[in-house]
Amino acid sequence: MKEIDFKPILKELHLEAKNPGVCTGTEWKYTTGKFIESFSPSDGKLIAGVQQCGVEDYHEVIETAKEAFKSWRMVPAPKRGEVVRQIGLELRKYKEPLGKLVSYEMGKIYQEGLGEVQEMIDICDFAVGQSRQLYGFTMHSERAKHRMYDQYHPLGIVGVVSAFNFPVAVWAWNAMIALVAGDVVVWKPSSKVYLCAVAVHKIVAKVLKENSVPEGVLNLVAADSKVLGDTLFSDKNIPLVSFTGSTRIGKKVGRLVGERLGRSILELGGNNAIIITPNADLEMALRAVVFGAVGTCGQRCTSTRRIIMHESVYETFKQKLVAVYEKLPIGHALDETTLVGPLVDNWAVQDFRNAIERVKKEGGNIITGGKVLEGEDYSSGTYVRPCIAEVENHYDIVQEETFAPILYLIKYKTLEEAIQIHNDVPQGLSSALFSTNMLETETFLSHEGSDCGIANINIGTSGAEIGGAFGGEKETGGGRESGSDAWKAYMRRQTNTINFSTELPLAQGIEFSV
Ligand code: UN1
Repeated sequence: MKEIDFKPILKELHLEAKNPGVCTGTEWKYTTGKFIESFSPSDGKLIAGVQQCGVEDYHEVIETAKEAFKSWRMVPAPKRGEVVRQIGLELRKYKEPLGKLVSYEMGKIYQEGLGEVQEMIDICDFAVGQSRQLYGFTMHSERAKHRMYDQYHPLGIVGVVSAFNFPVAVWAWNAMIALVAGDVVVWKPSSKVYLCAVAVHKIVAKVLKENSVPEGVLNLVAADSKVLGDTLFSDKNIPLVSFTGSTRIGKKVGRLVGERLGRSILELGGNNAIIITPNADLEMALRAVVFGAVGTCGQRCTSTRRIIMHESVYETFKQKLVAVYEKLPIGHALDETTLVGPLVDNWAVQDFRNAIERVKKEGGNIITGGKVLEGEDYSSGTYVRPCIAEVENHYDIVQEETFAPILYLIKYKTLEEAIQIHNDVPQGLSSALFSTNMLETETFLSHEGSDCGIANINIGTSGAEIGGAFGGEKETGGGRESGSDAWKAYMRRQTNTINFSTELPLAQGIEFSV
């Protein structure tokens, strides 16, 4: 790929060489934190830098957010939805440059960068509708002339801590729902993709200003986790923390938030599998497996990591897969012919290398890929050839999530065995089964089927739509965000009983006269 000049894109996104990393909506702050530069994993070039947030700046932001909540919660929900609608319109205007920045700073291919911005737009549309549907139930009271119902109130500050692999969409899933719920948001993005976060805040600032949204409703704190992580998780001012990241860190987040009896939405690691039965359409399965396993260079929490194949289709499918893998176009994420971009950084490459070594040590058979690429086009040192390995499910390395394109092949004889293998990992995010046989598909979706938060039929494990609740079971953390009724976690639920009689009857028929 010829050299790209990224300056015009930065200009379009209103980014400078040095950008402030703290924002309370429309006001930006150069702060006391360390200045950090962001390099593209595609070509190793400097993109721009961000002045990070320090602890004192953080406390100031929290004070502003607390104040903002007092008025924002009283704005009617459909009016809050109107602000979100305008954010969606603004994002549409910036879909291409923002998609490019996501691609260039994080390393996912441009198509996926565009897809990520589309997820933001979609959740805006969803949230606008939701702003008129923050429904509670009504109940019939056991007492005469009494009425009962439940209602949802705004919760307060929502802390959104997002990961590098979805630099902008995860914020939107949380923030747009939180906004219509009447909450205010403090976003701490991953330090690997600060520029994306700054760009998003520049885009939304215009809408906030035009609608006179108070400072402190949407906040950005670009801070090093070592500086701010524990402070934020332990902060009693934040009733809800939504954290996306590794299971290792997620356990700590759960503990710190739990110790103060705060709430958390945890979106942690996955170890997602696709079962391919003798009744699968193998061509469809092939496309789903390849997208799931090498898309985003294997760095989605929904990435396909294990293929559990019936012995009768094993060899045929394996050969098809290897043939596709061996001609995968690997290269610069912004080159439109690329299907596999780089890994995010050299740490990720090291994790990939270590995992391959462990696969071999435990007795696995590498059948293709597994090498770090060298040469002029790969001089950033972040490109790898996606790997396929034949393994057994119980290997320690197979039980772990490696955030890289390594796909494990496992053979089965009966569907019962396939489901048993499928569920026999600590994580429980996403899962899929390919079959046109109704007995197989329904078994997979039944109580004795997949134990994951997401279970699909004839669709891969990744690329979920925003309309469903997103999240997983077991070590994936149990959180749900985005669509369906995930909004309820962002609100405070209240049961109300109203007596419109002239008596005071007690519930359960208790007599108590004074
Ligand atoms: C993630 O990897 O953290 O289902 C989220 C998907 C995307 C979201 C992934 N919609 O693959």
